Amino acid sequence: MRKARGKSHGLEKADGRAMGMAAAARALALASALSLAAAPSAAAAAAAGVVAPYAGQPAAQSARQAAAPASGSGASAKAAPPAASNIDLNALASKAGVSVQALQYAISQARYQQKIIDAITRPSEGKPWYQYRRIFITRERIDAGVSFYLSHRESLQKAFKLYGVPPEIVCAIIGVETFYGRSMGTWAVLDALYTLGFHYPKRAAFFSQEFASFVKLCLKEGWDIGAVKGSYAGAMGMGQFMPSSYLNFAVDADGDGREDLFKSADDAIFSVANYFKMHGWQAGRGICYAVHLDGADGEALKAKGWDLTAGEFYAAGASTKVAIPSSEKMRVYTYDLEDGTQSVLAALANFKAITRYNTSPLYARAVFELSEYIRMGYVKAMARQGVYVKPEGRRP
Ligand SMILES: [Ca+2]
Repeated sequence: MRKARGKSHGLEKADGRAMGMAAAARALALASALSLAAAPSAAAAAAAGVVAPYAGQPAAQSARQAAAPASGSGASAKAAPPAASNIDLNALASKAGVSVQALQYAISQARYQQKIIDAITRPSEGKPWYQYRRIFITRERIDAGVSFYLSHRESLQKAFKLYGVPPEIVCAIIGVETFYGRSMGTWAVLDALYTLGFHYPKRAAFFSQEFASFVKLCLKEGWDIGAVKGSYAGAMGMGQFMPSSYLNFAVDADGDGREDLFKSADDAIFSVANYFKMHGWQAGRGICYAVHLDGADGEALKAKGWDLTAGEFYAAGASTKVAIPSSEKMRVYTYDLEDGTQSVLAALANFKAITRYNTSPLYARAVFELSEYIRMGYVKAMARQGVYVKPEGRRP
C-alpha cells in the first residue's frame, strides 16, 4: 500500500528535517489560530504570520485577499488567479464550527493550482460506458479485489453484520476509488479545496464548505494541514472521503482511538459501510437488473427518474428476469455500448445509494459489476480452500 501522508509525521518525509519543522509549525499555527477564536482579526494575522507562507507563491497571498468578504481590499491582487469567488468567511466558519482565524490561516497556507481546475473540468465520467467500464473492470482490479476481500474477510464480515452492506460492495468501492489503497491521490488537499472552493464559482458553495470541514478535520486529528494528500477534488483515504464525510461517517473500527482512513483498512471498510447505511442502503436487497424493453418506450421510462414504480415499468411492457415488487421505486438507466446499441438497467434503492457516493450512473454500474466479479472470485478462492460459501440470496 502506498504510504499514507495524512498524519503530521513531518520527520518521515523524504525531504527531511526542514520540512518536518515547517510541518510542525503549521500544525501549531493552525491550532493557535483556533484558540484565538474570540480574538479580533489582528490576532489572526499574527497567528498566520507565525509561519511564512510557501516561498514564491504570490497566489497564496493575493488569494487570501480575494477570498475575504467583499469589503476587503482587492486593489493589490495583481497576481490573482482567475475570478475568485466572494465567500463569506464568517458564515462559512460558523456553519462548519471553526473560527474565522483558522480559515484565514488555512487560506494563507493554500496555493491556487490551475491544474486542479483543469482536472475537474475533464472527469472520466464524460466517457461513454464502454470506455469508462474498461478503466475499472479489469482482470487486475478484480484479482486485487479478491485478494483484498480474502485479507480483510473478518473485518468485511463484521461490517456486513453491523451495517448490512455486502463485503464485495465495500471492496468494489475501495477498488474503484483507490485500487484498494494503492493510489489515494497526490494532490495537497488544502490546495485542491482552496482552488475549487474559492476560484471555481460553479462549485464554490460546495467546495468552500468542504474547505472549512477540512480545517475542522485537521484540527480534530492534529494533522499538518499542508501535508494531507488526496484527489484533485480533495477526497481522502482508501475510500476517498470528502472532509465532511470524514467528519460525519468515519469509524474507528480497529479501536486505536483514531479514524484513520489512510492506513487502517479496518477503519476504511467500516467507514464505507457506515456511509452506505447512512445513505439509504437496504440490507439484503438487490442493486440493479438488466431490462428487456420489448417495445416499451425506454426514453419515456427514463424521463420519470426515480418517480417510476416497478408496476408502471411492467405496465409499459418492459421486463426483468427477476420480478421487482410493483410498489418498488426504481429508475431506468441506459448505457452506450461499443456497437452503437444501448444496454438498459432497472436500478433500485441500493443503486441510488451508490450514486450518493458518486453521482455518476457510470460509476454506480462500474461498482456493481466489479463487486459481482469480486464476489465470484471470492467464492472460487474459498472453494479452493475447501470452504463452500452460501449464495447470498438477495431479494429485488
Ligand atoms: Ca482506527
